[in-house]
Amino acid sequence: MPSAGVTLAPTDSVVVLTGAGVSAESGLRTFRDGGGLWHDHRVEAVASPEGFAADPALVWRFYGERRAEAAAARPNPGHHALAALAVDLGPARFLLATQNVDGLHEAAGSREVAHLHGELFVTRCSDPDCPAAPFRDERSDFPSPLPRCPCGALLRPHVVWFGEAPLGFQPVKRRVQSCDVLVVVGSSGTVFPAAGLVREITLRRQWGERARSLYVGLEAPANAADFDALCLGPSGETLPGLFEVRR
Ligand code: BV8
Repeated sequence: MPSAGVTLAPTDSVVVLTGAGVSAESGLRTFRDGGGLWHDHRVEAVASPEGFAADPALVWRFYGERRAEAAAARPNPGHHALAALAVDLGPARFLLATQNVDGLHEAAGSREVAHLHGELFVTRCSDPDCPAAPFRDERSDFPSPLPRCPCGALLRPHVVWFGEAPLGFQPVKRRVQSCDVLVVVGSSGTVFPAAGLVREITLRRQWGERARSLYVGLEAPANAADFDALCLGPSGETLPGLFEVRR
């Protein structure tokens, strides 16, 4: 599998999908690497609706800790490189979708980020029928009693747990189905449906389209076989020089 940079023709459109690896050099833990979040926490206990129902205090401790860590983190050169590419290409030719909830893409200047798995610093009512809107929330400490919505239901983090539908997935999938280049950065390729997006490019190539895909990350992901090329290395080092935008 060749390793490659990305030369963009003047009309090429790009979709970038990021995972936890893009924030690793900002000091935030990934999920499945050594020492990752899933090594210290049972996924079903802290990232599922059933876990929240069983022990909402545990879930708020988990997300409160992550809010404190993310609040102290700063974007790295990888985040900044993607924000710069967005300005270079413009919204018609560039979409950034992320599985991350840490807010570091926005901190680097990215706008219009598609948060497939929600946002850490946003809280919402846990009652799906409640009309109250999700709201910005910097709190990282959750003593008893846990916060409640005026409707009486518990508040919850505005993140997508296992078994819940990702947010805004179809519009992102449609952009992947029409883009020229899909670049996935720092994701182990194990969580669906996000991990399946690269297969849209594979299918288009099988139908004779010229779309192409690139994985950028520390090591080959579980879905490496679906990518046209791999660019292995820390994304904070590889992203800044990766894209050549032809005029
Ligand atoms: C859904 C919450 C349906 C927010 C997360 C069996 C088979 C297939 C699928 C399933 C199955 N059983 C169940 C499913 C579905 C399930 C799933 O995929 N499970 C997997 C584990 C088998 N998916 C779901 O439940 C999804 N929902 O399917 O809904 C539906 C549809 C319609 C209507 C109703 C229902 C929901 C998935 C979202 C779950 N929420 N997190 C939070 O707490 O953050 S998942 C969690 O994993 C995060 O969101 C994270 O972003 C995501 C993916 O992880 P990665 O980002 O890839 O991170 P990871 O640690 O795994 O990898 C890091 C990578 O970085 C590594 O490869 C490493 O090499 C690299 N790296 C490290 N350092 C660097 C680096 N790269 C570059 N530079 C570095 N310096």
